[in-house]
Amino acid sequence: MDRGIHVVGIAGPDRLDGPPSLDLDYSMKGGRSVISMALPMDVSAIDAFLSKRSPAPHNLDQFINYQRLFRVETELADYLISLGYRARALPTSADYRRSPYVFSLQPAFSMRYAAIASGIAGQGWSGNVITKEYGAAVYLGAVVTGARLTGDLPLPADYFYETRCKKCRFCARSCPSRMFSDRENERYLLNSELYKRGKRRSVELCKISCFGLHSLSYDRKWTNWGLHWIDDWVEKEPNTKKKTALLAALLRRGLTTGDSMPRFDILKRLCTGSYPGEVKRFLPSLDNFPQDEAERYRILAAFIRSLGVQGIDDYPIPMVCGHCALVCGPAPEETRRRYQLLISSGLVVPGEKGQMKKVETYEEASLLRRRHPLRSPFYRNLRDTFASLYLWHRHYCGLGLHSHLQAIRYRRRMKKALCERADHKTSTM
Ligand code: B12
Repeated sequence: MDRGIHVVGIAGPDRLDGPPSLDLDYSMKGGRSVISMALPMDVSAIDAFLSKRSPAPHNLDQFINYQRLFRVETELADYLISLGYRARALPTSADYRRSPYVFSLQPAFSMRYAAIASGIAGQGWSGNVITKEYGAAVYLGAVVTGARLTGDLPLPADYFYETRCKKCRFCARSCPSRMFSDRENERYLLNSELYKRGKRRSVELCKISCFGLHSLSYDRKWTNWGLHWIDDWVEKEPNTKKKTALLAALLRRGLTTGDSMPRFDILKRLCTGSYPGEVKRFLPSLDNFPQDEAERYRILAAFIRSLGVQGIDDYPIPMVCGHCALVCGPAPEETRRRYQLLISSGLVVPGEKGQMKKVETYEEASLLRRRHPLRSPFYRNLRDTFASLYLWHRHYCGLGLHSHLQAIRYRRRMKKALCERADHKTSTM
């Protein structure tokens, strides 16, 4: 709290019975407890992002806060080590388990389950976790330790569903690809309780809009800040039952943009390590961020280059979506306000010299796209495809037998819990 993080909680050894990605041993042998923390996203940066004024402040905000979290985590881990315990600062993202399918994105450790288990947040409809203080618009961090700590009280399993999500669902409507249903739900098992969230139609859809590969909403009235559209999806929603077709769309689009590798590499470098020096020495604060858009891009591009990532100088905006978390504020009226901003502010598409231009209608957006098509040269795409495949396979390809056995056991337990719940429901009817 001295370091400016006001949402902090602890989950002790008795509160860590859940999906495989809550297994502390995977991240640190002998892990017994976890300390979770959340930092709020800046609301003025969210407003600029959702209203299509600029994506730059929210990107700057993410850069600053992922670094801030990692530094505070490291400081806390060092403190625990100085007391004689084992401890480790956990990467805030891009730290996935090895799998034969390298894009499965199963995290080494799930910050969301940890946040719920340590009482700082509750399950939200979108899959994001919601804090009482800031809604779902937060960055999460965690430290694992060998110390046996006393846990904080968690919120009841359906706390936010009952108090907010049941009547809201703006998160579902703010996802360009409608990754999760706004009606049907699904459940998962954590500490012997079943938690409810919106049924995911396919996580591939989320990857497609969060990586900016399809940015247009199905009603064609708004977009996120991504550069691309999947042409087949403009006229007709994809069939989410056809998993291989979705995967093919993801790969076909993702591997032909010419910049997939550097865009992901930024997140990886930002979330898995500390950049040397004080954050304020290499990034301006939001208050000191210039108003001029070109100047903002220059600052972000210079920072990205200094991370060792080349190739996205023209549009140094790696975070182009995340709407489902961004719209979810600390109170229903605030969520409604943000959702209205998103759906009433039109579309952004690359215009002259690839610069993002805001327009009011789908027709104007299509015209601009036809006039200024984004063409990435063949040799650039080829290089990017190989670089991407190399990066993903080098870091995330493998068998991960133990994780998969854990997942099978977990699925069995979950099935049983769901059956018991159904039996209980019919016997009480
Ligand atoms: C992978 C990932 C993504 C992926 C996939 C998202 C997804 N829906 O799973 C992509 C890139 C698409 C993504 C998008 C987003 N993300 Co993200 N992402 C993560 C990451 C690394 C892991 C998320 C996770 O826990 N997913 C997968 C599993 C564990 O969850 P699950 O599906 O419920 O698991 C089920 C099964 O898979 C199985 N299972 C569980 N574990 C395992 C393990 C194995 C081996 C197997 C086989 C099965 C299995 O059991 C579960 C129940 O059935 C975390 C960082 C972290 N390390 O926690 C950030 C994180 C969750 N993301 C975050 C955010 C903010 C976002 C975005 C809003 C974009 C953004 N950055 O602005 C969107 C939101 C999308 C959404 N509605 O969920 C925040 C969450 C903030 C919050 N309030 O909850 C996090 C915590 C980053 C952070 N440090 O702040 N994300």
